[in-house]
Amino acid sequence: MLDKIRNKVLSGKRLTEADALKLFQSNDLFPLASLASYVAEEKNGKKAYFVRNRHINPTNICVNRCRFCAFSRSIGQDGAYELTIAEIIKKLKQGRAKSKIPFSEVHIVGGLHPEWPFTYYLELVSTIKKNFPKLHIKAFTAVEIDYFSKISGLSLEETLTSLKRRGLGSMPGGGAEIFAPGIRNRLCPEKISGERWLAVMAAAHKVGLRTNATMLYGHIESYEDRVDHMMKLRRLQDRTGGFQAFIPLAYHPKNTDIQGSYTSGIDDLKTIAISRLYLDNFQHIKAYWVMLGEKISQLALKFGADDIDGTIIEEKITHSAGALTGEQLTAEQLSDLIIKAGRIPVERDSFYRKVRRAQ
Ligand code: V47
Ligand code: SF4
Repeated sequence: MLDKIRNKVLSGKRLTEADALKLFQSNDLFPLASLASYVAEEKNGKKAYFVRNRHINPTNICVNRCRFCAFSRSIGQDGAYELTIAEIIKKLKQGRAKSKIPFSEVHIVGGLHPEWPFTYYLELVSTIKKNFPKLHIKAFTAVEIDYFSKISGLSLEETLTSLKRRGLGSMPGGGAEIFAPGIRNRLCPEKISGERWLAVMAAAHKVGLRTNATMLYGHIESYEDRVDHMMKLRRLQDRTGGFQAFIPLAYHPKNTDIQGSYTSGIDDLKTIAISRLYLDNFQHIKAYWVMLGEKISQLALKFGADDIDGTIIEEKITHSAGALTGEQLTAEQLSDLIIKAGRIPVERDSFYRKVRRAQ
């Protein structure tokens, strides 16, 4: 089965959706690993990347209340929280004061707050930039950008450029979930459609913002739905070239409305490898250690991944849904994990450039 697909890959031909589906249906894991590793090495050599970053979630209050999301709350509900801009700056200052080498990126995503105005987010970005001019701000999912555009009355492009002007550096890939409308309606009926998510990303790329793309897998979707999702991402990437990394997000079932079970290690590795083979126009495949666990993300480096993300420091979304991992790893731990997978660890900035420091 894999022979035909291997020949295609080795001769630089694109895989079809039918090829990707066949790979999902197969349990021939080792040939899949070696083929995906071959492609990863063609693209990124023996390098595997990590970043010194910190996550911040300004609020968990969200009007969407997606059924797979254990992080969100309604206004006034037990456990709901809101951070002021001053509190966020304090968190950033504390984190940077504690470590000898400060994190280079802050990753900010949160709920869609029913009362906060767009000016909160503009001010948040400009205040961070004022306090930490060198810190890269990777913030707001396509879902949040769409919401900001609605509450501000601005077009998508105006919303994005006004954030960019204040210091937004790039965007994470969350909120994509699964594009197929039938599944999406059951998972998150209030969330923007897959088409809209793609339209927001197209607008971001148009104004010069690089973004990531994700896919939430392991809940109620089929392999066909995963392939359909990746097909739509590959198609947009052909048009814009604005995606940096693809990140398959392993579903976590605790405290969610749809419950279900954790993904298997086999499925995690298969999904990484198939995404590496099918998404030939994505430079990077990220094995997000918080969701995969340290051991599976390390193995993922043998299945086509070339990035394991970062130091994180504080993580709420996966941990609300029963993450089995800790909340942070040091740069040394990330590096060690990569070396033991036989790869060369590279500390990167938010655009995958090697970080160089004066000795
Ligand atoms: O948008 C929510 C997902 C996303 C659950 O771009 C869940 O570099 C699993 O997008 N089980 C946020 N996943 C995380 C995210 C991300 C993380 C790291 C790096 C990057 C990047 C992006 O988490 C949400 C949603 O798709 N999510 N609930 C859950 N129960
Ligand atoms: Fe809100 Fe995002 Fe959670 Fe959905 S996944 S409820 S949009 S915070």
